[in-house]
Amino acid sequence: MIAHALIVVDMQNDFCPGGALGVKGGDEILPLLNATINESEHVILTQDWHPKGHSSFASSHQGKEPYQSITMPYGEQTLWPDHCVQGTTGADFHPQLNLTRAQLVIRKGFRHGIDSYSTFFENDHQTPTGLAGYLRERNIGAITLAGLATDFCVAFSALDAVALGFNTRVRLDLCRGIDVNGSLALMLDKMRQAGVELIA
Ligand code: VGL
Ligand code: ZN
Repeated sequence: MIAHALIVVDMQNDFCPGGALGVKGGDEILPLLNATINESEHVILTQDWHPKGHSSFASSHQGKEPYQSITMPYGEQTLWPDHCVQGTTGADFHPQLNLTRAQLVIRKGFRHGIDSYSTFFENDHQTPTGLAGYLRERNIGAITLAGLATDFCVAFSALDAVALGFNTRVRLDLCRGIDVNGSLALMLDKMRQAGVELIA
């Protein structure tokens, strides 16, 4: 029997309204998300977890503003307000998120010089987080993604998951997006084309 996991992406204070990189309506999804967590066979959480002065922060680059982009050795990188700094309240999970059933927390973005949108690979698309090995070893062949943000960490995770051969679904009703420069429409399109099952 192929097992199934719900992966809850970055449901952290900084991505919710009032946070450093608040996603509009990010906290609205909590009641239905918690109910879905309770019904899921396996539950995995991801946590954006940056050191102070991380290279994805606009404040780390002279003359740059949040939402501009720069070229890093591994490719294009959007710059963000300082967010999810290790050990801060902003990096904590939302206080209403049901953590009890979580079996694993994957932290990402903890290396100073490289960001990690996907929960499978860092932004060089090569350095693994270990999640694929964990899922395979536990015979988890199908995943459902929910959380924040639709067009960054959720979408990049979904694209890597299908490429790795996992049966991949995104619960759009349990996600909210950032939408910088058309990123939401673009990433929805990429996911559709890659064979991610999008559930409205
Ligand atoms: C995210 C931007 C920067 C996300 C994380 O969780 O989608 N977005 N870091
Ligand atoms: Zn981040």
